[in-house]
Amino acid sequence: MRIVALALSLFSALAAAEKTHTFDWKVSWKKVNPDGLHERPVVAINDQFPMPVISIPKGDRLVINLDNQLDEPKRNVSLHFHGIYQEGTPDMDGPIQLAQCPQPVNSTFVYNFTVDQPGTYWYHAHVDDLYPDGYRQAFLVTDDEPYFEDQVEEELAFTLADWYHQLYAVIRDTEFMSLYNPTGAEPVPNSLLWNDTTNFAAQIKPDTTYRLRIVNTAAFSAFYWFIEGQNFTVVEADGVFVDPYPASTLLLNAGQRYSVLFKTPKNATAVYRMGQVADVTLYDYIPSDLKLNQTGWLYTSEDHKHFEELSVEDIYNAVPHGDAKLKHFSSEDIEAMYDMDLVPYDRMKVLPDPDREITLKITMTNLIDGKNYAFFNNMSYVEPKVPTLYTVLSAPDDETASNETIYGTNTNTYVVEHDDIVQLVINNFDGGSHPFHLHGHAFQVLVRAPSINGGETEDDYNPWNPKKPHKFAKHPLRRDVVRVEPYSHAVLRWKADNPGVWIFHCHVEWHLTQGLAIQFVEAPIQIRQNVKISQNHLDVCKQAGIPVQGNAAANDKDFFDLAGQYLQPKYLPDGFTARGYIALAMSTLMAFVGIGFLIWYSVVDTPDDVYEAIETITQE
Ligand SMILES: *[C@@H]1O[C@H](CO)[C@@H](O)[C@H](O)[C@H]1NC(C)=O
Ligand SMILES: *[C@@H]1O[C@H](CO)[C@@H](O)[C@H](O)[C@H]1NC(C)=O
Ligand SMILES: *[C@@H]1O[C@H](CO)[C@@H](O)[C@H](O)[C@H]1NC(C)=O
Ligand SMILES: *[C@@H]1O[C@H](CO)[C@@H](O)[C@H](O)[C@H]1NC(C)=O
Ligand SMILES: *[C@@H]1O[C@H](CO)[C@@H](O)[C@H](O)[C@H]1NC(C)=O
Ligand SMILES: *[C@@H]1O[C@H](CO)[C@@H](O)[C@H](O)[C@H]1NC(C)=O
Ligand SMILES: *[C@@H]1O[C@H](CO)[C@@H](O)[C@H](O)[C@H]1NC(C)=O
Ligand SMILES: [Cu+2]
Repeated sequence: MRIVALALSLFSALAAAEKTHTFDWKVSWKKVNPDGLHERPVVAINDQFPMPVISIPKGDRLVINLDNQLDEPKRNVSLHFHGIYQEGTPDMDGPIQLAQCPQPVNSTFVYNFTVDQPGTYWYHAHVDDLYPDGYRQAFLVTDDEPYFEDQVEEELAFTLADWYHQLYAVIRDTEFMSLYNPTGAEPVPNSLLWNDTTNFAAQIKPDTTYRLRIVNTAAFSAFYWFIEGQNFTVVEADGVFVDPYPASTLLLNAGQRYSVLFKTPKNATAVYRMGQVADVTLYDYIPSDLKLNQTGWLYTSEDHKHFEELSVEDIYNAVPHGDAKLKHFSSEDIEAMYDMDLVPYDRMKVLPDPDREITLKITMTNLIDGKNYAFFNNMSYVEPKVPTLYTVLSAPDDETASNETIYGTNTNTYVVEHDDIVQLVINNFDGGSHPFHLHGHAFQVLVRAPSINGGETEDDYNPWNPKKPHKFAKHPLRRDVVRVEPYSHAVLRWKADNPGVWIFHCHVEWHLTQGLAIQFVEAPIQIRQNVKISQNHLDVCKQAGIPVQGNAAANDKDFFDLAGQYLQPKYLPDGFTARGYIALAMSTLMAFVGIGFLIWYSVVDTPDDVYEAIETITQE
């Protein structure tokens, strides 16, 4: 692939066989029109957009010198390598205020780690909501020895994504995290993309077995994907090889990847149409000008390039849809492969009973600033003043570093001991599905329960019942992004054998913005023994003006004194059922432009907190 041929120099280390692939990457703005509808600034690397695909062999070292030139508008940068475990290098994981400082304009940060896992990954920014602006691309780790290798003759990789016509931060600040959006409706994208275009076509050879690697790099959307009239064999899910599993339609949630083997038919003049269909259950409304599905083409001969888009009827005929009728057919009817049926090829057994069980309840509601937030156990994630990894390292002793208190109230931190079996129960008390991602691990998915009655209302809430006897798969699915259905639950398990600070968050960027994240401080004592922060880390923090020592409140004298830490806005006073009341207030506000809102507030019995709320709100 051409990416490997990019500016890459090889240092053959004397002792080790590992090669080092070095990339000098300058990040800057570029004006691009990916969907043919609207030109806008996107983030580019070395003036290249789409960004370069990384493709390196397993066992090799990757060095990226990342130079931030995102000026006007200014942005901080970082890089996260989604799905890469970063064993021994948790300081290279990328999320800001966890593993490093945000990297300001005119600074350089060096990512340097070895990649010891084959599979399909991707890289993206993990700072200031930047990745939806195009800062994302596939990261392929090649390997001579996956079990299906001798069947593969050719390989193709591509991304599926959604696209907005404005910068994410602009939509976030004007439309999304706004008083005018009291229900937290997620902005719906303007387009769907394949490989960052709307006319994706790739040439294939007939009668050849391809490994197709498909990566969903969307900010929000989930996609059904298929090849019209064809079946294929699933062999990888999120970097984990699985037993061959025949399928015709996949559902990829934001952040998920699959590899499939596809034998192209003998017909040398064929064009194969592939479909990408947005999962409309995620969208609160459907703009009339949004194309809900997008076609991609595989063609065998330049002479037979005639690209026709899939019609609704073509899609209907191509995917399993139960007894749905064409007239009312939508993505909700599509029956994609059930990922829980996949069996990891390495036959890893279900992990033993947990040493540590954490149960999380997801809710979404308005806080006193009138904006809609997302919560795990009533806590909406707020970044600490000091990146948590540095707090681990600067704590005076192991005992302090092992105490959750020092990491702050709103970081929602869980300290887990080295080699603990951790079980995470996620109860979703929300009417939307969420694709959850854990850094540092692939987890076993023991349970991924369907919604009851479609999960339409709170009455359908179906949390995990720990008292009920459960039988888990002997070799459960393992992956790094799992979809949790509306008003339902999932149970995940992993072994805490990778010391580091790892974030667990929803991969819908809007929901991460709303605070749907927790973090694990995994094996703090081992982190302190093995990790040393480089001078480069410290230099970037200095340039960003961020302290590198102390607790979540940047107190390095008394780690238990959290005065001054960043907190979420206050809850609304009792008696406010946030959504209903605020929605009512908002419709009043819309009608009377501000005045109605105040009148409405003043007719209710007003505690002081409400006056405070009004003040906050009217200052906006
Ligand atoms: C960049 O990081 C600095 C330091 O944390 C912060 O003050 C600033 O708001 C960030 N810039 C953006 C655009 O988010
Ligand atoms: C970055 O460096 C360039 C060249 O030295 C300078 O013109 C620009 O003002 C700098 N930007 C910031 C934000 O420091
Ligand atoms: C990358 O890390 C390795 C191992 O710590 C070190 O030997 C090498 O010098 C580093 N390379 C760069 C460019 O920092
Ligand atoms: C998808 O785009 C990337 C980046 O431009 C490119 O390297 C890759 O070859 C494309 N995939 C296909 C199948 O064309
Ligand atoms: C795909 O698989 C389904 C279910 O096994 C089967 O009915 C269908 O004939 C297959 N289609 C092709 C083109 O092989
Ligand atoms: C495909 O897109 C068209 C245009 O947006 C829409 O009318 C149709 O319902 C979509 N079909 C599916 C299955 O998404
Ligand atoms: C953590 O520190 C607090 C404050 O000193 C203390 O009350 C608590 O018992 C400690 N927790 C553990 C698990 O040691
Ligand atoms: Cu979410």
